[in-house]
Amino acid sequence: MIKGWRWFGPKDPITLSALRQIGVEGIVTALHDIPNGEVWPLERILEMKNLIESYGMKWTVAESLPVSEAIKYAGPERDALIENYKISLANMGKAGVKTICYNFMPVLDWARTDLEWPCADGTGTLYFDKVRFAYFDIHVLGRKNARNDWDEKTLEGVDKLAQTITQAEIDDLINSIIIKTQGFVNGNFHEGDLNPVGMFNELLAQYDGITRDTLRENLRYFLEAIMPVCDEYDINMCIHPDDPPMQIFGLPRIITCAEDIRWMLNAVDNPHNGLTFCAGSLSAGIQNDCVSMAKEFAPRTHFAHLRSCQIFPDGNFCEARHTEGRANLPELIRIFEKQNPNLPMRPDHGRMMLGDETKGYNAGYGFHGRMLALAQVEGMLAVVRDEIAHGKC
Ligand code: DNO
Repeated sequence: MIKGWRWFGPKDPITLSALRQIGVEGIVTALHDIPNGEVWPLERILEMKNLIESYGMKWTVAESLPVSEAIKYAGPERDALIENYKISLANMGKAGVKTICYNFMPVLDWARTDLEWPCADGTGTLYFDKVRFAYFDIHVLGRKNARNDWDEKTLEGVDKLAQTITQAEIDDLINSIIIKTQGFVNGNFHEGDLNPVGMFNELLAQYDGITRDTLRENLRYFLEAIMPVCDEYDINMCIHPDDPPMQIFGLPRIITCAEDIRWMLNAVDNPHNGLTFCAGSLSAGIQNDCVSMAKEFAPRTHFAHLRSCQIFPDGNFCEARHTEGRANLPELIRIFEKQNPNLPMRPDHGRMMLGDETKGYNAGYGFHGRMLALAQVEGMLAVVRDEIAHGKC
């Protein structure tokens, strides 16, 4: 596997020379300043690629080339947006950056309620609290019939919370769910948006009546349209699983489990239509056994996100240390390294620790926590490589 790191471009306070020093080989980045739906020009792509190469590394993966909402809900501008997407893909192909990560999650990319949940060892981690998430759904968004989507126990918790929650806690939830997690991933929301809840509800309304089946068909339509460009330039598309892998806000989510991934790969059965194996997103779903999924999907996995979640009995989950949790990273690395030693990967997210919390890093993307994760993953990879070299696995 190629040791990667998500870097947010020249404005990222973490420099390329620092990344080279800590053993990074492949940079995972995007042209973050280009708004969703607009073409990535060849010159801009080459400029980024040359910059990364001047530091002795490679631009291994574009994460993400975002798919506009209107492609997902099949708005009238869908075909024009797909044409732009195809031009961007062709430009990436011409520049030789051929692994493209994207997702097909409506409205919201990833979702967490807490960005610095305190762990016993003094670090902070990303956390998903069902009750507070349901509170946001029912009371902050005020989504019609939202209560029907939550179980009794969660609703009891919501009613209890409603009696004590403060405005500051509500603002914090809005900030975590809509702004801080979305602002830097080329999503629909940005720091400074004046009415994020209103914007959120407007976007939700676009999905009225869109079922899982419709969304699946819209994904198939998109993939069929772009595959000829991928074939021509040998581009590997890799869809990111839904994070967390469950239905939220009444929105369909279609990449949540083995059956969904199987559907997606078969719907457009082309090797260029592949998967980002995000062990973190998948391990946040109790239905998912990451090891058996890795065995099944390794041949169509073009990129891996290495992290691991721990699910609590109440259904809440947090991001575990990379050596712990449900994902079993050593075994996943064994499977993927054997399948394809050139598979790009990145240790995903990291604990907030050792002063990172004061630096204004993007949520989940501090320096020290990710450096520790990279070292942990690098150690696992070294053991696996030794096993392979000596025929021990
Ligand atoms: C969060 C990330 C996601 C991911 C996109 C890929 O940390 O894993 O935002 O980049 O879903 O399209």
